[in-house]
Amino acid sequence: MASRAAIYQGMMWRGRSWAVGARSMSSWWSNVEPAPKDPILGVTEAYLADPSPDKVNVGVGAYRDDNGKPVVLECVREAERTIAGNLNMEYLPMGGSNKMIEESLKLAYGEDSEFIKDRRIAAVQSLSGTGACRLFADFQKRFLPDSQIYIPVPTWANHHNIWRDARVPQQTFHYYHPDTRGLDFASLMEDIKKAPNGSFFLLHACAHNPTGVDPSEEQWREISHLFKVKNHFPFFDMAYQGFASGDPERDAKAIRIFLEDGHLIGCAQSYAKNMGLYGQRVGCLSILCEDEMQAVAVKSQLQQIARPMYSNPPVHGALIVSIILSDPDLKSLWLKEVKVMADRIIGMRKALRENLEKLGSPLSWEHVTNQIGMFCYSGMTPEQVDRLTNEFHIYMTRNGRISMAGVTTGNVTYLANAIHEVTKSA
Ligand code: PLA
Repeated sequence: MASRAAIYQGMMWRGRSWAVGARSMSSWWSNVEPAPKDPILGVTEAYLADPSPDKVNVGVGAYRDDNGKPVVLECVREAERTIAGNLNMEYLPMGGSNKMIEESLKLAYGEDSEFIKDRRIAAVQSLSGTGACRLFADFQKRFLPDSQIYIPVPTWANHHNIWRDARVPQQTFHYYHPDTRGLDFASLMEDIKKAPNGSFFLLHACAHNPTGVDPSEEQWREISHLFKVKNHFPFFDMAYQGFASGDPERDAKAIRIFLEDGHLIGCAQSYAKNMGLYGQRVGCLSILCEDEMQAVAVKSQLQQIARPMYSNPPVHGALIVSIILSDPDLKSLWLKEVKVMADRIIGMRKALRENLEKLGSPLSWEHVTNQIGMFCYSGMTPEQVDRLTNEFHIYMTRNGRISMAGVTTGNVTYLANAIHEVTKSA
């Protein structure tokens, strides 16, 4: 039998923790290693920690005006004034704001969509685009536990985390060709063909992240046709509606093509970028069903997934969105403001390319202006990106993606010079 002294010894304060028997309280989490830094949001952290006055952040896709300042849209300020005059902090229903959902569906499926009229779409408000993808992934796992998801190469890094955490096995399909810096359409079609009938595919509805390469309308039609033959399920992540062409209606074209062809689709929408509501976390997940009864059932299950995770979504951003989209004047102001953002980015693409060409770069920078949306997939190697960061205080993801939304008249020359410096001998 252990002596009193020995027992007491075992309970003594050892270092910084009370130890009882073999396990000290500090051992509960002793197996926890620090998580690797997020490849995108980790860039912002590093940028913020850099004291250099020259530093440039072209990492995360967050829109800046030409002075490098974050933007609150005028239509959002207007909506805020309405909200301030009528404050309401009540809970939303589990599925979120019905008004916000209704307006979101019109944006994605079309103002006069028969599917909206026939109430065939199950939709819930989500924690922005990320939350919409995650809810869908959880729903997929719950009701089709043996299914997989096909994800393009490359894609937004978080897609892999989302379906991994939902425990849905992932497959990949070809998308981008590094040599042409464009779409690898032949391999993409081949992969769609090779996938077992009835597979889930993740598609970027527009402004593909990180490549800035979208299929043409004709290619979307061919993809949709092949999906029909193969009976695949298209899940559209639409995080940049309006940022590809400057017009949200045009940017929904891929979705509309699939709808015309009679597909049942899923769709994740986000207002982070196109309304500048990043931190408000407002978005929508929708699933087009066979009929209204199915839609009611699917929606109730989506709500049941949300309930134990966060109960119901936040109210403020949903109010902003529904006020803007349901008021014709505010909506047209919003459309103008989206176009201004998209056009500024297009202008910066031109400026970046011109600057690189003026410097006599031996490389082709045509893709800078060919690619669309928020990002330029530059083709720079991780080592070249490291040099940009270490020598020039330019922060971007190591896959060579430049957030064009962070490029301004003030920093474009500096950026071009630095890029030229690290790429000229390649
Ligand atoms: N889907 C895609 C394709 C995205 O690029 C992003 C955001 C989201 C969904 C999610 O956005 P949300 O949850 O804020 O609505 N991508 C950013 C930010 C802009 C990020 O990584 O979180 C990016 O820099 O890639």
